[in-house]
Amino acid sequence: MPDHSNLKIWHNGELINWNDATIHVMSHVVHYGSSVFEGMRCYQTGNDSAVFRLRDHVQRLLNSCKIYRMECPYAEDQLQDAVLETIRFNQLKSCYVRPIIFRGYGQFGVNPLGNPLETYIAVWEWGKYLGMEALEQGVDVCISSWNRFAPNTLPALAKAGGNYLNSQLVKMEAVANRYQEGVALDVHGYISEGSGENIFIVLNNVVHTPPLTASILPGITRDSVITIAKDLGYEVVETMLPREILYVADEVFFTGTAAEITPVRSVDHVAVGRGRRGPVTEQLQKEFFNYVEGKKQDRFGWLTPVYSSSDKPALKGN
Ligand code: PPE
Repeated sequence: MPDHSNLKIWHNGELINWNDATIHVMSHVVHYGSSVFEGMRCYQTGNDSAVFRLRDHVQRLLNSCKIYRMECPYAEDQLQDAVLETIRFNQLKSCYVRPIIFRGYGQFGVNPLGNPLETYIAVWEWGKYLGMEALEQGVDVCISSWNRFAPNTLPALAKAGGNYLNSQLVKMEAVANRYQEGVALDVHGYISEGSGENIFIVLNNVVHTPPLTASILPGITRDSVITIAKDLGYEVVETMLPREILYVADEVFFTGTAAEITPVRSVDHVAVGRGRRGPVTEQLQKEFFNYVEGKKQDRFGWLTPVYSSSDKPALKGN
């Protein structure tokens, strides 16, 4: 990891040094994966910066808490303010934002209820998730031999730390076989999602994506792309998709906060379309970046300004 020691991390209402944000090895989360978290991005928008869909990310975080019976001590607007404060304090123009709430150090044993909740918000500059070239050239992926978890096992709607053990298996298998990413099927054999991305398929100019019932994380980028695609006049269908549609699709792409919109150029060594980014993907990418970077009017209310909305001094160096 690059040196982040100059950054401050928000912890239970205070800003602390990056290097002081440590926990005890006997914390509940270390043994049992009891955390919920978010990932959002702050983009530079002309003279200001803005967090993309801050409210929706905070709401998903609070939903994850609710599913796991975590009583978050902070209200929605307090968490939103905390995110903005952390970015401002660190004077970042663009960054990734990782709020995390977990069961800390208290009682030992599976029962989580005797452990205090700890809330942290870290911010740092995080570049392109699947490599520099990925956004233009696309990535090579495989279908994973690992399925996404079955309904009523690990709740897929929660963005919980423990869920990412499944993602790690998918990712490690893909990387071991020299793919950039793996796509998991659900337990019924339908397409679910990548280890850290939702997936879209373009076939005959219709945009398809698996529904929430396919054990996916309800991605906020996914929702944004559905909105943008419909706005551009595309038909968008949320439906169970068989594996082989990936081999005959005109275009395939991933969506996610970290991955943004990343084209998929091959699946299991079968070229997708012409084996490079397709025109619909390119159009959606362009439109997406226009919105997140504030180049297009914020018609959907997706941007929360970071600096101009505050009484704090404006960002230096802009
Ligand atoms: N599915 C999974 C499993 C997932 O982890 C993500 C985000 C998504 C879909 C897309 O969701 P959204 O970001 O709301 O559009 N993965 C986050 C973490 C990646 C990581 O390696 O850490 C992210 O993209 O921030």
